[in-house]
Amino acid sequence: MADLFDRSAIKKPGHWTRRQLLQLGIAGAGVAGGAIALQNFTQKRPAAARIPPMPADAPAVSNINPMQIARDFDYGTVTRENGRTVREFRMEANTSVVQLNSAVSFNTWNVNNRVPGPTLRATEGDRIRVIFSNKAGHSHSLHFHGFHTAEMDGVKPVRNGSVFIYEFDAAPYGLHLYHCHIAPVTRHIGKGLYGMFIIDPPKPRPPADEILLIMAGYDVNDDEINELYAFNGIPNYYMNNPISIYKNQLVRLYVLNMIEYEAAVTFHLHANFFDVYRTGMTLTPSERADVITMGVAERHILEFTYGYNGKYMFHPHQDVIAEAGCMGLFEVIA
Ligand SMILES: [Cu+2]
Repeated sequence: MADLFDRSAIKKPGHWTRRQLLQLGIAGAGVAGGAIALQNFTQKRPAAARIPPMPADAPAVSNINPMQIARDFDYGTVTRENGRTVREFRMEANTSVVQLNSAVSFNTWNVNNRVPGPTLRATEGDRIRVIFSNKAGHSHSLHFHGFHTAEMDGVKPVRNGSVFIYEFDAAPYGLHLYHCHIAPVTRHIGKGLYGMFIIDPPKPRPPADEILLIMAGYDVNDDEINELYAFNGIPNYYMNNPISIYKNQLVRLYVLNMIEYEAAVTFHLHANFFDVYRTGMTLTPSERADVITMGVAERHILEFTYGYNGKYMFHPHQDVIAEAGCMGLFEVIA
């Protein structure tokens, strides 16, 4: 297993930078063990895929539970209007403190008190209605990727204390995202105001164990450089709490790169190769690889199956980023 800090940090004590100390979680005195709150989990899954049960001991950190987030898809409140499926989502912009490691707490701007925000999911052609209420203290917005009118593009500020309703048709099918679009956008995304938006094709994809991973960075000292990185909100979470998957079960991974201050990162899976569905916008794979490069906001569906039990890493192959928190494990079980 790799070290949790830059290799360049292996030198005499006293010469470590604050950045390196922050990565190790030993800067500052404010040590507060992450609040642990177990929650009840309900997940919608394809019926025919074999999916290990949610482990009872997977901890939440500052009310964020990446183990839950990994397989948590929000289909909204469903109604029928004029013969159409309408999915209504309540999204609230909040400000909350997240304990990134034992020493670093970070003031996030987020949706529904979690980073990343809820993973919205619909089928192509559904009507999407997002009731966005801003309680974060200053202006934010929700900019969705996908087709919609200029009015619904989410670039206009929604002031603190006000509500805006975004409404549009879910199209085209693919793996998309939403994020705040208030300038400086880099800061608003870096503070945590983003999430995944999955539009399923009209004919569903085959059953699979579906898992989502969002890569993100944290600039914890406002120097426009990330000191910490994470999958699904919490640095190193899946190193300490591997995601269980079954041997010989197709896994469908939804991967999104939300790392600001880096032009691009890669995603690498150990001891395997994956089929790539670029931006999730095809039903047949375009290539097979074990490393794929993703610019900011780029995202792909990756499908793979493991044939051997054991623990296997996933991470960007920029190892400095991986070793600063953007690294995790799949544990393949019989
Ligand atoms: Cu914002």
